[in-house]
Amino acid sequence: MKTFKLISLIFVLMLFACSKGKNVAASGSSPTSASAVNTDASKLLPDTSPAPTFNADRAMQYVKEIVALGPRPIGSENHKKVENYILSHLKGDRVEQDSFDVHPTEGTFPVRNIIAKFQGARDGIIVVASHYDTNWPLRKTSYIGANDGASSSALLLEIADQLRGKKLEGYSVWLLWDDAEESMKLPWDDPESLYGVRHLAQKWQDDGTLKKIKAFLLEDMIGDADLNIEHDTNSTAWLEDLILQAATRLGYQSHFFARSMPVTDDHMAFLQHGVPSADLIDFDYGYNDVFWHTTEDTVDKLSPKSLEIVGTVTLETVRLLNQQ
Ligand code: 1BN
Ligand code: ZN
Repeated sequence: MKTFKLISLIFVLMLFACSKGKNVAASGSSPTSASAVNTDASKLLPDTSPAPTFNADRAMQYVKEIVALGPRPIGSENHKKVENYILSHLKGDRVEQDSFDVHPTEGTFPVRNIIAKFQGARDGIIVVASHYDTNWPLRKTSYIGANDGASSSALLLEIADQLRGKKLEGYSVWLLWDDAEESMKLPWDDPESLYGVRHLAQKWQDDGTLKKIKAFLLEDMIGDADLNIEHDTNSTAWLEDLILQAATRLGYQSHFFARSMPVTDDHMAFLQHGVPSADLIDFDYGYNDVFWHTTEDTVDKLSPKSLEIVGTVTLETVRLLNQQ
C-alpha cells in the first residue's frame, strides 16, 4: 500500500512538472533570453488586487510641457532641455544614465538613455520604454512630435508617479526613456538608426542584465484621440496575448488589435537579443497616418483618455506578468 502511495505521489509530481512546462511560448526567446512566462489565462491567480490607477490630466500636462520645449532632435539645445525635464521629475528615484557618442555621417552627437529603477521583491525586471527625441530629418521644421515621442514619454513620467513610494511585490519595473530612435535613418536595421536601444541592449547583454528581463514593453504614438493599438506581428506573441487580456479586463479591448501589421520600432533591438518584447503603437494617426512625421503632430490631436487607456493597460499587463 505504501509503495502504491509513493508511486502515486511521484506520478502526481511528474504531471505537475509537465504542466509547468506547457503553455510556455517560445516566440522571441533564445539562449540569452529570460526564462519564459506561463501565459495560460486559466492559470492566473484570482484577480483580487485593485485595478491600476493613472492620472490622465497630469500625464496630459506632461505632454504639453515636453512639446513646449520645442523640437528636440539629438544634438540640439532643446534635446538637453528635455533630458533635464525628465531627470527633474525623477529626483529621489534610482536613476541610471547610459550616455555615449554616435558618429553618423552628419557628425558626432551625444546620446543619453535614462532609466528609472523601481525595485520589486521578485528576481526579474519588466522594462517599459519610450523614445523622447524628435525626428532628425524634420529638425529644421517646427515638428514637435506631440504623439510621436512626447505622449509616451509623458506616460512613463505618470507611471513613475504611480510606482513611486509603493512596495512592489512582483518584478522590478524599469522605466526607460530611450534616445535617438528618430536618428538618423529609417529603416530600423540601418546602422544609423535606433542608436539608443541598440547601445543599451548590447550593454545589458554584456553586463548580464538582459537575462533578468522578463518583458520589454514599448510605448509609441499612444496619445491619438482615436486610439487603435496595432497587433504587431513582430512582437512576441504571448506578450501580445497578455496585453489583450489586460485590455479586456479593463474593458478597453475595442482599442486593441483590430489591425495586424509588422512594426519595426525600438523593440526590435531587444527582440534581436531574445528578450520577449511588444510594441504598443497606434500607427493610424489621422486618416492613413497623415499626421505621422509632419508638423501636424500636435497636442490638439491627442486625448487624456488615450493616455489613461494605454497607461492602465500597461500597468495591468505588469500585474499579469507578476502573476505568472
Ligand atoms: C515610430 C514612430 N517609428 C518612428 N516613429 C518607428 C517606425 C518606423 C514604425 C517605420 C513603423 C514604420
Ligand atoms: Zn517617429
